[in-house]
Amino acid sequence: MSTENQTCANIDEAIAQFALAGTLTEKSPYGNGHINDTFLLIYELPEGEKKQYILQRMNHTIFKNPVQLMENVVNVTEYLRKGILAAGGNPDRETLNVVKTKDGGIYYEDSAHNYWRMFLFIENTVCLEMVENAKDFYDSAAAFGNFQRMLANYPAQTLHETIPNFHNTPSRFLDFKRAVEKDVMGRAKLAEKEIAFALSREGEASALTELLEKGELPLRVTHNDTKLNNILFDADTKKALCVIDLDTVMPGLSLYDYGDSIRFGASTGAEDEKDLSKISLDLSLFEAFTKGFIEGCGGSLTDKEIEMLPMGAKLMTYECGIRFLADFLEGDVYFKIHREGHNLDRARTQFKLVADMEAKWKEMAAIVEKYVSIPNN
Ligand code: ADP
Ligand code: GN1
Ligand code: MG
Repeated sequence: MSTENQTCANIDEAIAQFALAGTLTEKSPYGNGHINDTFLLIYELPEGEKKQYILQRMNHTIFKNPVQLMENVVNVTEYLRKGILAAGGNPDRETLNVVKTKDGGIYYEDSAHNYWRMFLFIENTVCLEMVENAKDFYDSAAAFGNFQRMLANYPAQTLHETIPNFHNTPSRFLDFKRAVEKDVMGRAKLAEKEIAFALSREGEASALTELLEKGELPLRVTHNDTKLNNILFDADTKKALCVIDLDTVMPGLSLYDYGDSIRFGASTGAEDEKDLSKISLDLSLFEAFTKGFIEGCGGSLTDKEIEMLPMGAKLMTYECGIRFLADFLEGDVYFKIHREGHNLDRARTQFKLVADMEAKWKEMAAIVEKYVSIPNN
């Protein structure tokens, strides 16, 4: 049986574990995530209405302990649910909701040891792959900042670390160097310029982790994967509605969430754009996000965190670049690819963006400077 058939067979086995009303009329691959296998299920109810669900096969090569991961997701979403209710919001739309199996389980392990989970589909939303205007980006910033604020008192010690050292840039650098040294696919010759670029910036890799170790930056509960397509916007109000993809919610630095959003959303081109002349840092988007994030965090960011925002943006972009490049060198074993050289193309955009940030460093610092020591509101 081919892998694809096996996936299909397993998907039906997984679907059968859920007691969902109506008749299944559609099941199709969904979204543009690089990690999990995501499917949209559509059920038609007797009255003709439709009810949709997201079914995901978790990537258990990457997430080594899917059970712990789901414990995190359920605990965090239940915690958020209470906060959303207290604020008068709608928790069915403003946070993910795990659909339990017939046995009351929060996931299902199939006969081939794949792990599946289901979420309520959040209807009438849009998921953006590129920023369309500064207002949307500002809004996403406020939502990610608010997410961090809502989890500020979450008992961080109860969270499992779903991927150890996820944003530990020096550790990512060592992984990258090992990938270059091993060069298992013989691809290093195709990426000499990119490898040299990455190696020459080793000195900066520890800029944030050192401040954390010295106690100059606080450890918080963070999302850690704050790209724009991990947020759903309400299709009617166009407001950022729900932060999704909670697999990496773990203790981290606020700068990780800020930086990862900038690298994805404040770029003038797509993450996998082949024409590098289209890639640069849009300073007005940078400012919109900075303002939104600081406001969304509700005055909780320290002056040091704010001062380090440009470094957060640069290091998260650099780190993502070395991860893409290492994956290219290792044979594309981590990020899903859709064409040959996809991970190398992705690494190139990240490094182009890092170089542009270096060129615009003073402007970035000046923008951020405006927001230091603004009294908490
Ligand atoms: P990955 O970890 O692979 O990125 P995500 O959890 O981000 O997977 O899901 C992939 C995509 O599926 C998202 O970008 C979004 O478009 C869509 N999606 C995920 N969960 C929901 C949901 N509950 N409601 C609507 N769309 C969703
Ligand atoms: C992955 O899961 P997704 O597609 O939202 C990755 C992020 C990277 C991102 C790059 C668990 O995010 O760390 O920044 O791709 N997630 C994981 O696009 O590794
Ligand atoms: Mg995602």
